[in-house]
Amino acid sequence: MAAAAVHANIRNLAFVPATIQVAAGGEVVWTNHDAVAHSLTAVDGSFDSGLIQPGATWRHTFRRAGTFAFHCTPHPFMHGTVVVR
Ligand SMILES: [Cu+2]
Repeated sequence: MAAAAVHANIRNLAFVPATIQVAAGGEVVWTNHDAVAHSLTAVDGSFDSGLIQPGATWRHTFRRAGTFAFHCTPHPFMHGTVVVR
């Protein structure tokens, strides 16, 4: 049975929380609460959500252990990290 997804938010031009921890094989779901579109774009290119529209969600399963920094392409000052264990 798969573990429950970890839920995170995008709010006020920030990823909340900025650092997410998930077990390898686990899924994270981000919800965009802002009125503008955002993305989660991995610095190492391992994932890219594309634009997440206002009110929409994006989910991703992290299969490989490691620390993955990401930013928002339209707002490069928005940073976050996923730590996969
Ligand atoms: Cu953004």
